[in-house]
Amino acid sequence: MSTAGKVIKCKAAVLWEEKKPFSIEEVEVAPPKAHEVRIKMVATGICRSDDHVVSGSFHWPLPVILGHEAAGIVESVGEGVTSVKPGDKVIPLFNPQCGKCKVCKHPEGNVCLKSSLQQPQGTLIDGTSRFTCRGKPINHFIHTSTFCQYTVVDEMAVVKIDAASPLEKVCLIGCGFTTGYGSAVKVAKVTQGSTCAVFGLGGVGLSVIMGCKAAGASRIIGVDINKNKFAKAKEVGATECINPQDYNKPIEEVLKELSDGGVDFSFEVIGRLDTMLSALLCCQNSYGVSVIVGVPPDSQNIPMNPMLLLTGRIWKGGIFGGFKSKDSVPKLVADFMAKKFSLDPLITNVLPFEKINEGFELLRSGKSIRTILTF
Ligand code: PAD
Ligand code: ZN
Ligand code: ZN
Repeated sequence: MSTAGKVIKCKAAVLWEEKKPFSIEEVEVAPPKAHEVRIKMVATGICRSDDHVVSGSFHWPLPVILGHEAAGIVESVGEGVTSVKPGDKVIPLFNPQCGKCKVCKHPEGNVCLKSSLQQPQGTLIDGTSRFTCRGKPINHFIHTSTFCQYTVVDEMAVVKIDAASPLEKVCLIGCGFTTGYGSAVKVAKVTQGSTCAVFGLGGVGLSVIMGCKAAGASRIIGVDINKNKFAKAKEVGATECINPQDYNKPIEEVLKELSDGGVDFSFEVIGRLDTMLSALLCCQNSYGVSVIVGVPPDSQNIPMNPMLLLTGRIWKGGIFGGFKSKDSVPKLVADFMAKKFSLDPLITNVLPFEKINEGFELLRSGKSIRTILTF
């Protein structure tokens, strides 16, 4: 029996309060309105950005259904939707592409003006929520809210992918892989034969390493305080790994010594102000490029000596690896299907959706790279 046009009752992981576990609840998911799409979730990854909301370092209106790195199947569509239809395999886009705004029209722009990343908005773009739990509306999260058996997204925040793709793997193209890989190949534009330093060897940092390797870097130095992350980093392309806690001088000094004065490209993939500065400091004056990938704590600033930039370093950042999401996600899925890269090294754990709290504990304790929750 078709569920189109009807409210669907299903399970969701609701975050009622910061610093508390998720609560598996029965929620009501309203049908999609015009230009909206309802998706049956198949798999979702757990990304550190979700945990930033739980820990309170990234404030979001609560209660909320988090989750943004996922893949699923279209259940039904609202009026006027043309780019997807029921039955299509899709990836929700936390960094949407409306295609009409100034940024979307710019050849290099990828943070659409309709994105809620800069201005947290717990609704769809019409200003209302499709989720209700215990009679209360529940907030959406960055256009996606994938910790739910069904979600509703705006058409600008979903894209059709190859019908043959394995959703429990390509869900990582919805965030972690694409962010890291694009930060290397598109934001930094890593060059052949270069030396790179990657701070933070989680799912996103490992994807940065894959991008550096694909771009032909000859040295890729991984930096992490958890040495258990080193083996995997080497497996995906790091040529050496260092732990800042093994040295009695600042890590930027160690990296400068290792690289004859400074690396060509550095990446901060943790989300800390001190390591963002170290990453800038370790890159070569005159031409070194440092890229911020980690999400910093809300409303905090870095004191920085402008001489660092005056002498020619380039300091950049990027959301979703600089990629325009609707244009790039189907192409990256096609590249995955053509075996141009593997996602297997990133997937360390697979759990049923109901075990979401266990999945977050694995991330917090440094024991997982990516946990995939399956529905
Ligand atoms: P993760 O927690 O799996 O990896 C972070 C790694 O950093 C871990 O291996 C830690 O051991 C390591 N680490 C922690 N503190 C330090 C330190 N002081 N020095 C060295 N290493 C340290 O996270 P992730 O890979 O899922 O995400 C990494 C960051 O990227 C995080 O801030 C997340 O919010 C951000 C992100 N940004 C985007 C974007 O579009 N820019 C997208 C997705 C994730
Ligand atoms: Zn993410
Ligand atoms: Zn736009």
